[in-house]
Amino acid sequence: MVPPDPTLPRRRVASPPTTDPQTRAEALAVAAKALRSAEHVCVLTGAGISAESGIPTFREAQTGLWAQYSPQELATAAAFASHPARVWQWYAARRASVRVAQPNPAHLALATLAQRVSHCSLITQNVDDLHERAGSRDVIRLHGSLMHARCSNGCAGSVLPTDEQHGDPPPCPTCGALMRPDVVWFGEPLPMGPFEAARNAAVACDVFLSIGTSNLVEPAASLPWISATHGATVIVVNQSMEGQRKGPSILPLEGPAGVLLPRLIAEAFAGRRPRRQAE
Ligand code: BJW
Ligand code: ZN
Repeated sequence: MVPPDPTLPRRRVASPPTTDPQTRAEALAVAAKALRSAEHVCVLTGAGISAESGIPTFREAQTGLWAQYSPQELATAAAFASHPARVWQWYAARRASVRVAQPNPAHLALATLAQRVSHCSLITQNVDDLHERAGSRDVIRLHGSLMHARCSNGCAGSVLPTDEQHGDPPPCPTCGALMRPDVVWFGEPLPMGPFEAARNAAVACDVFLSIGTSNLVEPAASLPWISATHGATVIVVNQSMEGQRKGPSILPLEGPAGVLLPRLIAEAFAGRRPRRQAE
């Protein structure tokens, strides 16, 4: 049997629509109430949360020099093996644009959320560092980091990648193999510790917030549904609900995360003092 192509989305199974269509204000009020009474909130973010900081989403068409490639073609071990310089330079260009970007109100709202609830787990699929720069701590990174490189041969050698957008990847200082971005490509396993932490949080939380993700890439895409099957309310914040799963325990909030998240958190915790100050 031919193995399925891991870069191609699986066909979605249609699920029933949510019961009553709600206005955005009503949906915000319901979501705010759920957050206010939650003991443990689990948040999963995707590329959409950084879009308002000027970082293109993963499945958006690329511009400029990179317009001829699709990210799905570049984010693979096979692409790195056949065109290491091209893949390295793409990551260097993305790293440079992240360095000049700033966290937006959505990142800042999540840092505030962690100070308002008893327990908040923040899981990200993003490889930028905007959550940390917004003040979030203990971010669970499922797909690695743009700001680090590792040895493509798997040894412990490390270099700090620069934003130099020409030339080949540097050699590993320990074994001489090429260094590669410290990210998780299609077909590669997620780091075990962070994935287990994410799964445990999804099982334990009472509210799951899914923000700015197309929810196409497994295993991250399963986390909200793991939560829903364990009884959590799942709040989905996305610019567009097209292609997002629907169901009785799913509360859609359609619109830009940078607008909706600050409103949601303000409405949920109006008058409640921070449980602890940011360090
Ligand atoms: C806004 C907004 C605004 C815009 N406000 N919203 C079937 C068969 C075989 C394999 C598979 C299979 N099903 C699944 C797989 C495996 C595969 C997979 O899921 N493929 C799918 C595409 C089908 N998964 C894997 O291969 C994973 N590994 C794995 O399964 O390992 C198994 C294994 C075990 C043991 C040994 C060996 C293997 C690995 C997945 C790694 C994903 N890596 C990437 C690249 C990271 C590095 C990089 O960035 O370059 O991660 S792919 C890419 O997708 C990136 C992202 O983190 C991830 C998710 O994308 P995201 O964040 O959802 O972005 P977009 O662009 O898709 O969506 C943006 C959203 O924002 C949209 O919804 C917009 O509407 C919204 N938005 N502006 C709010 N202002
Ligand atoms: Zn090495």
